[in-house]
Amino acid sequence: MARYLVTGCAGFLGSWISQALLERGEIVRGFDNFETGLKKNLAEINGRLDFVEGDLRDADAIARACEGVDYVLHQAALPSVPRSVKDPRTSHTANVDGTFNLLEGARAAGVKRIVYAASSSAYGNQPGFPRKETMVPMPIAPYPVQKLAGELYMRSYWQVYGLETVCLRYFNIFGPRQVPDSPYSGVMAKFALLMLSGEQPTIFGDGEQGRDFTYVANAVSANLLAMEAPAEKVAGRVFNIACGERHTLNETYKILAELAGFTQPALYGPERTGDIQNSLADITAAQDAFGYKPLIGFEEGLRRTVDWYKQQMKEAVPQNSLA
Ligand code: UD2
Repeated sequence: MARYLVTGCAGFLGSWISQALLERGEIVRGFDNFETGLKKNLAEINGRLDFVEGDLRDADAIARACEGVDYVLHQAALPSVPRSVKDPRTSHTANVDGTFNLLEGARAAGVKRIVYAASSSAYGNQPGFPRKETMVPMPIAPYPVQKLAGELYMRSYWQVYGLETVCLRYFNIFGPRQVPDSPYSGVMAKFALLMLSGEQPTIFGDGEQGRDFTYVANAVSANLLAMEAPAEKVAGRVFNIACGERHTLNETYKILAELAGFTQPALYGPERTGDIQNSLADITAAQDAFGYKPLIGFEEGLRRTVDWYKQQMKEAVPQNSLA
């Protein structure tokens, strides 16, 4: 029976992927250092996951975790464009050195395939929509550069060492378990929490920037499909994972506010350094190579997300509270 390793298993995507694999009856090892991952994300898989606490910057630790593994789903990263602008070194070591250490560990352990969490930010602000994988990457901030370096390393390890690698360029994934209360939180989680707490979110810029927001279940299914697809269709390749639709922040704000029962308008602040104006994916390559299709659309994803944060906030009320 195949064995799986999920890096970043306590994170937003990693925990959902680990859970999906375990629900299929697979043997899954998880690796996380809890730098951004949360113990509570492992609650539903506790006892079933072979959990290893470790840091990707520790080459020996990740090499040991790769032993006996057939497939790796590499989700661990220190995300966020603004975090990388503020402190590029820390995110560089996690994202670039960490990915390199994983590749070396996987190569030594004879891992068959790695599916890597790449980022749509690699496209930068160049003209031309929708984004196709054949476009030349033009990353701007350190984070996209780091994620792109990981992609290039993935391709190199396929071409040079025959380790099958597949890169999935995620387009703004959102949904339950995304951390909502960090200064580096994704916009959807941040806005949902603020609105449900009765606080006014701030839109950076005029709100007309667009994103191909993608519900997390779509990314999970893409990982499972990419892991199983024949090597000749996916090895050494890069694929966009998105919905193929662009929604502006102003539009997103309106829908979120309605779902959250929030009636105040947005505040507007200065544009964020290193921000991308627009993002929209062509997803036909993933469709053709491994049958990817978005399972949950934008509005349904927003509804599920807001419902989940509502539930979380209810559960956070102390047992003996009168609230
Ligand atoms: C980038 C990548 C995404 C993923 C992510 C990881 C692009 C197009 N997308 O997401 O695929 O790799 O990085 O972190 O590069 N915003 C506000 N108010 C706030 C917070 C954010 O207006 O309080 C704006 C922000 O300026 C941006 C948009 O919301 O225009 C989305 O920001 P984000 O941080 O959620 O994600 P983004 O697009 O940097």
